[in-house]
Amino acid sequence: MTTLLFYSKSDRTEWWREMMAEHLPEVEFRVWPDVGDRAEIDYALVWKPESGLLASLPNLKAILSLGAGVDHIFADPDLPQGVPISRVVNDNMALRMREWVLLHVLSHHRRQREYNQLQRARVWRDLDQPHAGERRVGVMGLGELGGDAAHHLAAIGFDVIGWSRSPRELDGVRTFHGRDGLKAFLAETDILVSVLPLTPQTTNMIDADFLARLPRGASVINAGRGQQIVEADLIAALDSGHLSEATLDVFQTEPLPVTDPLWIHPRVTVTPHIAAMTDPRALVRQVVQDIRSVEAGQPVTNPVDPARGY
Ligand code: NDP
Ligand code: OXD
Repeated sequence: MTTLLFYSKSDRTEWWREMMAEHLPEVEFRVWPDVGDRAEIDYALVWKPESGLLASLPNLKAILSLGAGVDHIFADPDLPQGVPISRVVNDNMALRMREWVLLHVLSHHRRQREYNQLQRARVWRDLDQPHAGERRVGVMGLGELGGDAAHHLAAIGFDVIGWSRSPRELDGVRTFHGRDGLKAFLAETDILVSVLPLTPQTTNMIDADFLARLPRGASVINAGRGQQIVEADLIAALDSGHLSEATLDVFQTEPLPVTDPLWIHPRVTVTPHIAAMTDPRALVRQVVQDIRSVEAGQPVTNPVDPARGY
């Protein structure tokens, strides 16, 4: 019998058990820590698996990520080599990320945080407002999620540019790539949106030097991973007035500790890593497809290249 091990701290375990029984009755569903005989596990469906767990499953055929990001899997120093990894790619997730990005870009663009403050002070005042075509939005990461968000930002009239590792072409979006393209990209960005995966190259990349390259008054929106931002440098750039505001969905430490200054910073908006939550109803179809595909000797649906790390 084919066996899948589920590892996640989420409260959706029973839901997954029922859905798997409905869609893949031929697969036995085991939930960590009740692993049973480790040699019997064929698939692992995981979010932040504990280090060494995957290496302890000698007959693993594929690792299925419960998220689009796979840094939580590559963080395992004992990750077994050669086992295919599949990650979440679907329209449902792209739509959710698009909603979150548009919401916060529009909020920065229309100065909503300042209007909220004026409301609290009962002050009736209008603030200078360029139109979208006069606002340059720079999107870092032009893959499944960033590419979609950039496309829709351009569709509502923003002047959109994008940055990726390798050259990318997107209708209505001017693109830059690689370290060589970064300076020019940042110099032309008023609202920076990051939807980058976490890799050794992107870890702590948004630091004081990086932020200093943005025009004065620029703002930052991050839905990639918290470990990409040196948070002390971000706060210093906000306090000095170089940055006007920041909206952060992801943090160096999650959940964000109650004592963290980001919670109460007047120019920071915090959301609790919800920009694009995995919808299990959409993911279950991909899990079914992945398992059927591998059982038929075919590759997983959305394979991750371990050499790139995303
Ligand atoms: P993709 O793999 O489809 O796209 C990644 C993009 O980032 C690509 O354009 C890639 O470049 C670019 N990139 C990667 N490394 C670099 C680098 N060193 N320099 C410049 N560009 C780089 O990923 P997705 O769009 O599906 O997801 C992106 C990330 O979003 C996830 O890894 C995860 O961290 C985050 N995420 C956050 C969520 C949330 O709720 N906050 C929800 C889901 C995902 P290239 O085009 O050349 O490959
Ligand atoms: C993901 C996430 O990677 O939710 O899917 O962050």
